Amino acid sequence: MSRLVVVSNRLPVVLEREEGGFTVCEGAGGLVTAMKPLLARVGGAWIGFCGMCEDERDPRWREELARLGDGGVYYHPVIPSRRAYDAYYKQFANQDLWPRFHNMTHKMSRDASRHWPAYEAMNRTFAEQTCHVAEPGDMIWVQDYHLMLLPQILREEMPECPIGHFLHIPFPPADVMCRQPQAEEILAGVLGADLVGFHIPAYMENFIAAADMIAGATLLSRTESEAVLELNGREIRLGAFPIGINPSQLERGADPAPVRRKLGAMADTLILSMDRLDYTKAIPNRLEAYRMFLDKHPEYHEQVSLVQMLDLSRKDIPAYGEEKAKVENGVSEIRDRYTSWQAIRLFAERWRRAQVAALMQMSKICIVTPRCDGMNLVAKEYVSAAPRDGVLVLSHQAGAAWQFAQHAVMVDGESPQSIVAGLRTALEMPLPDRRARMLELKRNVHDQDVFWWADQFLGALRPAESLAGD
Ligand code: GDG
Repeated sequence: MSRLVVVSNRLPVVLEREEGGFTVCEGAGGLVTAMKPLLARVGGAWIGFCGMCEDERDPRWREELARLGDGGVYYHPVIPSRRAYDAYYKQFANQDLWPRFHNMTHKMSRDASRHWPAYEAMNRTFAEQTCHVAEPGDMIWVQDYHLMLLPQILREEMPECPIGHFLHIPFPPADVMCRQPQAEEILAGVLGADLVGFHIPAYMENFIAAADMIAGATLLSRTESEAVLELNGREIRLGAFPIGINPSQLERGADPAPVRRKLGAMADTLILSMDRLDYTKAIPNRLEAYRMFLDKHPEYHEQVSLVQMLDLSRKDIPAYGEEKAKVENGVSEIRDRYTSWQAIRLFAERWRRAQVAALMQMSKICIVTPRCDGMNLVAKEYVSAAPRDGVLVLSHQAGAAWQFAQHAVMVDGESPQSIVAGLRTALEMPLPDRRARMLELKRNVHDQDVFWWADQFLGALRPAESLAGD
């Protein structure tokens, strides 16, 4: 029986040094939320960065990680130098690839492209570590845009292992990809996999066009959500695999009391907005829409309150600092304008999962309106936790729209006017309609959860064999 070896930029835990030892924090972001319950169920190994670098090395690390990786999961840290890691992660991955793949090239740092050699080198470092851990026949599942060169390197080093790559963010249109100076190398890297996964068919479509134009791959066959390419006599399968969540985490009855204490006095109808801080999530736009909504609809004053949860990330990248300031200004503006009740509260801190669940269960509406987003797990988490009459307002630009468009209230994430209209539709929707839509959404989140997602992907990677622990 083969083992699963997951390789991602980060492990799901971050070790931070403090006097006399370490603190262990849970890693942030969608990939960790999705992969953690999966590996806990099937077992295997997880390779990634754990937050500390060579220069900060301490012999107790490995013990600490071994202790954390219990339950049949082995955590294997990649230990780079701080300089190399920053050039690869902070510069090339997050200030070149991330904005470009989200079609927001104006957010790119001009300087980031010169850190390509660091990106290449770090992919080699991850490959070396993977070769230490993986055994012939293991399934290697490489995650995301940080490690797009890894499949090809591993193909050369470990040809006997099935290799999958999953992209958690959108793949950009071919004309955007063509302007990426290292497009050829990146495509060749990903095409080293046996199976390449995307959240939705539109990203797969973009990849097929780019693989044809830039790498000269030939399309052999395709359906809506699957395709086969050929390059240098080898077949590469592509597929749309919309990621899911672990619904059991959020739908258990959670104690609302601590959350009520944190929130203080709020209006009866709670509207939730929750994001990792990122310009792709268009949070200032959404705040503007909420302000416009209150300006336009005085009948809702003292009836609704918005809670904005913010998970701070990539703190030392300038564009993220600017985005945080914009969010804070947007919140202050609403707070200063409407003083007769708590129209809005901002929490720029990470709550425990049980508290997030309680907050979601209390919220009648959740607005998820990114301008570009691979999937968006918050939309799925809300559906899973939401009251039966809850309403999801979702932008077309989230990958989740592919599954939810029929039953969420759909808006244009770029347009505050459209969000205002969506908010009103949600608030005025008759109860039977709200219930019917939410029921369908909940069904989808249940049927296509994170285990379903992994089964689909891994089943396609090696159809004949099931995973240990299944
Ligand atoms: C990437 C893609 C894709 C958020 N705020 C708080 C908090 N969160 C948690 C959510 C969720 C996760 O962070 C965010 O996941 P998303 O999917 O929304 O976004 P990314 O981090 O950008 O993830 C994305 C995903 O990968 C998976 O493929 O869906 O499109 O960009 O789990 O719950 N958690 C807590 N407090 C917060 O304030 N505790």
